[in-house]
Amino acid sequence: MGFCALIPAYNEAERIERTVSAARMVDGIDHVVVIDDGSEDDTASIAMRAGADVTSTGGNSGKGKALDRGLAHMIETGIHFDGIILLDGDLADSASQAGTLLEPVASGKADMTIAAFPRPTGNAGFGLVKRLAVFGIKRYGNREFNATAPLSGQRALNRSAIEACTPFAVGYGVEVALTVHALRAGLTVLEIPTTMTHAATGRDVAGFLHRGRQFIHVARSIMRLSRER
Ligand SMILES: Nc1nc2c(ncn2[C@@H]2O[C@H](COP(=O)(O)OP(=O)(O)O)[C@@H](O)[C@H]2O)c(=O)[nH]1
Ligand SMILES: [Mg+2]
Repeated sequence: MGFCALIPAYNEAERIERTVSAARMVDGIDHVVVIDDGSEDDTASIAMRAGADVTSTGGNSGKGKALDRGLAHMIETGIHFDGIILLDGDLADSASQAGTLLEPVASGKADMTIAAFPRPTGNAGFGLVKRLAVFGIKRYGNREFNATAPLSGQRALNRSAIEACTPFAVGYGVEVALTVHALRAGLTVLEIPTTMTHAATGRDVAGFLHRGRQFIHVARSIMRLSRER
């Protein structure tokens, strides 16, 4: 099975090169697309130099819309794919673990896999956004599904999952909606433990603002999911 990696990136100049290089080395990933979402730094040119196929949203439209653009780009340019793998731009070398997400999808054990990260050490957030996401998944997806990584953006999807989950939800609401749509479609969703790392935000002003925005996006996404039923 051949996968195409979609990497949404906004101001990831520091890490995008290592993320792209690591993803390109993974067995099963045939193509790497970076969607530059109006970055003010050199994200796009660095990603291109690292060997990614770079497309752009032409402004800042958020993670979900960027993923839609990525998928549209794959179709427009005739990239062959049996599945996609979504990776954040800030994984750096740890993107090399993407292979562990592909295997269960390629072998038919799962329709969607989600990378669980190790428990954060030090001052991460307070887990509020995560709890909201877990609630939304249980309430509108499947009560039996115990999400430990509901906000993880690292996911492999086969064609059935792509069909059930697109267009992607807006902004940071995208992950919760991915899980809920897959579960509602009766698909198999599997979390895979990894030791991936990213540029996590802490308990500073930037961190609070980031999680505040994330909270609003996740809440909106859950409200939309509640109306879809
Ligand atoms: N397309 C797009 N991607 C974004 C935006 N903000 C963040 N991202 C990307 O989404 C991924 C996750 O964002 P990040 O800020 O690391 O959030 P967190 O890891 O969920 O706390 C990274 O690859 C970012 O580059 C945005 O406005 N647009
Ligand atoms: Mg991150």
